[in-house]
Amino acid sequence: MHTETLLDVATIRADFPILHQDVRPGVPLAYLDNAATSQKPLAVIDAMSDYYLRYNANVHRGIHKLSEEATVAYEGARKRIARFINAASWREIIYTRNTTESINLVAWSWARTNLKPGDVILSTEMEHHSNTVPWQMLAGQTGIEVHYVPVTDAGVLDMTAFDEMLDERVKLVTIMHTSNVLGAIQPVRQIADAAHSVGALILVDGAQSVPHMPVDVQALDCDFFVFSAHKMLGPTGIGILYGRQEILDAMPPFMGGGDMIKRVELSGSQWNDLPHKFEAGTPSIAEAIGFGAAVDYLTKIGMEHIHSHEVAVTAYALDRLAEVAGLRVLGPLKASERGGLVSMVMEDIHPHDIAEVLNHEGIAVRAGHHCAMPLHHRYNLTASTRASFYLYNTFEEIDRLIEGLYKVKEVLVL
Ligand code: 7TS
Repeated sequence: MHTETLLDVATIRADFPILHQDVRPGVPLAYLDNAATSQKPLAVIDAMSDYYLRYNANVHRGIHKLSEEATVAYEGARKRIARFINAASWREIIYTRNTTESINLVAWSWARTNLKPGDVILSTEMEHHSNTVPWQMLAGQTGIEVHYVPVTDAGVLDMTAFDEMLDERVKLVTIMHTSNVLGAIQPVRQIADAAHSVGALILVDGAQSVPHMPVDVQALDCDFFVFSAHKMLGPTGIGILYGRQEILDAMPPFMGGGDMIKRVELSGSQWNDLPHKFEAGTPSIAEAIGFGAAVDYLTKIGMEHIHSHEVAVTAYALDRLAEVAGLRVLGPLKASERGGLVSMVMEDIHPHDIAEVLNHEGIAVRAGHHCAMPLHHRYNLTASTRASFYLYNTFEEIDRLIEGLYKVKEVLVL
């Protein structure tokens, strides 16, 4: 049973030379580790090497030709990223290193300025460590409390518990859009409305949603939204903090240095306008340009089409995984309710052993806690094996995954 998809996957795959390799002679690579990081199309690699080959220069400082060209490309990428998530202004798009740094920026700058001991940050049990640890660090140093909304046995956020835990003490709700383990997609707009009704702000970790489906930060009504380029065909070393302009305007800088100031006297300094106030020092210029090219590539294909393709591939994977006796899939069982990834556990077999046998078959998956240890502990697990999909994955690769899992049983089950 092979399902139709809206994408011309063969043409897309031609843009990703890395996919066309054998892991060992005669065994082609099936790259199913996209939640960790995606591959990069030639358009992104070319945009970055074009910068280094033709107009490498620092931004915002030279008035020479190369610097002007670099500044236009760097700032142009920001404008296209703003449009990609429908931000009201490019000034609301702050370049950071990654999702992790974006969250730390909010914890250091916004939370330390606006919260006081006894205030509550409402997070969840399913978060990636990058949306747990910065808040724990803040709590340890300030007397601010962090509370965690539980997940249900069915692998979704417990919305009844969320409603009960949300009260006037809560000043920030911080939640992932799509879970990197369960695949569950949270009802962000509903959560944002609830947060705002008690006067709290909402931060959404979109690291696993923006790469895979259309996202409109204004329609979601979120106050902060964070993501990384490397999971959406772009390079490592660059991510985004989106924030509502009036909130970012009122926040103090995160780091001090060049570019983030308008004027410096020995007696004190005046901060630069948004977004530069939060971008101290020479930024990741080639990376921003590569990110812009990634957004162009995704836009051209269409996020709706990419999402439909992943729903079809995930539905097929869920169907076929159900055939494998002794295998349990974590998270919601309907492909339409989840992102394009599937985490699984097999009776009596360690996830690392599964990944190793699959690797021998050319299939790249991730085994471990996926930076979500509390979530695994919630289900009495220490680890799981995760296959995660993207626009270039095929139904044949799912077939190979299933055959690989049968091989796992053959090799590892006595
Ligand atoms: N939030 C979510 C939901 C993630 O999946 C990840 C990375 C991050 C935040 C952190 O992103 P970074 O770019 O700052 O590192 N997730 C994974 C993963 O699931 N496997 O490897 C990285």
